[in-house]
Amino acid sequence: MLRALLWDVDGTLAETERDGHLVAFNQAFRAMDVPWRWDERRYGQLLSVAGGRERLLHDMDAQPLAPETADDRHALAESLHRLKNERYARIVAAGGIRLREGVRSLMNDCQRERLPMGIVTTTSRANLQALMAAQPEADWASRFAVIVCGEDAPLKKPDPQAYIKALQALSLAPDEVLAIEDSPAGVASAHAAGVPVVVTRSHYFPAPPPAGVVAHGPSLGRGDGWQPQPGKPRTARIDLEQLASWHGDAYPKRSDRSPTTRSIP
Ligand code: XBP
Ligand code: MG
Repeated sequence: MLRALLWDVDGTLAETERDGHLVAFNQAFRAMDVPWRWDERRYGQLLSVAGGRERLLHDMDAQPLAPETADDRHALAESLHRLKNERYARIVAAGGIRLREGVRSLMNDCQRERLPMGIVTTTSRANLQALMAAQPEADWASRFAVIVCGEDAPLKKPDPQAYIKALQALSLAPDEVLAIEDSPAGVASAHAAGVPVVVTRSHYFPAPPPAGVVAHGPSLGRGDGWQPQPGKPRTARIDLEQLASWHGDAYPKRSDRSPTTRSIP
């Protein structure tokens, strides 16, 4: 039985990578006179590394003009990351990032049905707070029973740490929850914790997801293009009833087995 919905942030709640983080990284490079920039293609490659600071350090391995010593690289990555997050907050506060279609409606479904929700992200807490503060609802943060950010789970996705922490906080077994993710690293993280996943493909992750996901499609705001097909033909969006049905199909019986030892079908 579905007892909680766990939301990824970047790429799932909103196209924050394309419209926020990438723009803010380049603003930080410029402001600190760093002699390189990231274009869309390069950033897409770098998204295989979770964590903005980790991404900066990884990229410096390929930048001929990066500082020579490890200490200097770490110091530069730290400063750039701090400035990037400040710039990101400004972009979000200025209304530069909208929630993806279908996200708010599905959250409203959960509230109406009293299904707890959680946030499980590798992004920094400040970035999540900026995104929440930009929502019209005054109490956005209080909608979530648990929030796990990058600072809470230093072993970032694809490591399962963030999902394991969320499950512990909710006192739920992995197959009692459903994660909504967009990236292969996010799917791997959830699966490694035993958590089933629904994938909404995003700007940077448009390809079909790895095997074993409960369902995948282009957007929660559309009923077409999903695998498996929604139960209600021509449904306008993916609602909570549909998610619960997919979850129930993938996990029909719960009582006669140990959820922690079950592998993802
Ligand atoms: C996405 C990430 C983050 C963001 C940038 O996390 O990997 O690193 O790109 O945020 P998710 P930070 O999809 O799990 O939300 O700079 O704060 O790391
Ligand atoms: Mg994501």
